[in-house]
Amino acid sequence: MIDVIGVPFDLCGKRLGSRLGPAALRLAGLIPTLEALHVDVHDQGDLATGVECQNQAGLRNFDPLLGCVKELKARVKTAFQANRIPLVLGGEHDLSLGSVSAALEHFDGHLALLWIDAHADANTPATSSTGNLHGMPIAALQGLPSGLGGVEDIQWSKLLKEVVPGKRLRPEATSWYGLRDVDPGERDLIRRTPGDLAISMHDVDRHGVVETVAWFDKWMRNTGIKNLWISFDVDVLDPILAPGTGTAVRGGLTYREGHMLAELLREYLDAPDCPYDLVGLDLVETNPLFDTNNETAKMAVEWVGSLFGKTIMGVK
Ligand SMILES: [Mn+2]
Repeated sequence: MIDVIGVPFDLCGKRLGSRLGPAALRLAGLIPTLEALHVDVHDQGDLATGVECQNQAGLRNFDPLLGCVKELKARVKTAFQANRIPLVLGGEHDLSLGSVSAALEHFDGHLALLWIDAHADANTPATSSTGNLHGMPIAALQGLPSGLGGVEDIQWSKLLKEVVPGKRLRPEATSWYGLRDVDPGERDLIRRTPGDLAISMHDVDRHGVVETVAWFDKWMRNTGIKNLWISFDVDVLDPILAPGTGTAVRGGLTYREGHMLAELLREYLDAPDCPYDLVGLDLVETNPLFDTNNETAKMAVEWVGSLFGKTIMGVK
């Protein structure tokens, strides 16, 4: 039931190296881990990604990003048409522009997003301090204006027109988990949207994983939306256990908290009265260049195993 799609794209972030993420995740045993859970998994290989632009005006490496997310969007739609769950391996978090856009289009806008990440990734070109597109996917998926003029605005409009479907990600269908590095513009966006759900590490410290995942389940039920996309950035995990990422931030989820999150999401999804389904998953920002013995990819693979039903006492 799962189609694995690798996207070795890393030209729009802070550091190069996450192009090696799909290989690292496979070498950490992603496919056998899923097969051991009796998941029917097809590895569709990696997308061909573009080459770095030397003199791109405006948003850095915009052209290769646009080509990459358009191609990914087509591949994710093919998976949906075959009634399969796409599991997208990054690469950077900007690739969610392609995967989540495909889901929005396929489900005609009836989609909720759970963004598990240290970062909100909701900057517009105007609010971003770096201009790196990997920090902007949520803003684009929600169809926010660029806030700038000139080349950046032309590129941003092109991205919205050519990738993000007319039925955009609804702000009140957007949720975050594990936030701890949020820019001022992102804070403003989260604050001015009463219906969204932003669970920070402060909330996790204060209320624990059990209660905060219950908040998510309640919020998800209240949206009335039946289709859930989960986008997992490995930097939500504490860099002590998962150093292999380009934008590590201290104070993340511990090993047990990370697994508890996945196990509880699986429990809620498997509940007989659960009104929503998991329709797809991104697994992004694994960067083996900063890793130790591929520990981050191994942790990410174990996390996916927990999400798909692995428990300490065995497969249910
Ligand atoms: Mn992140």
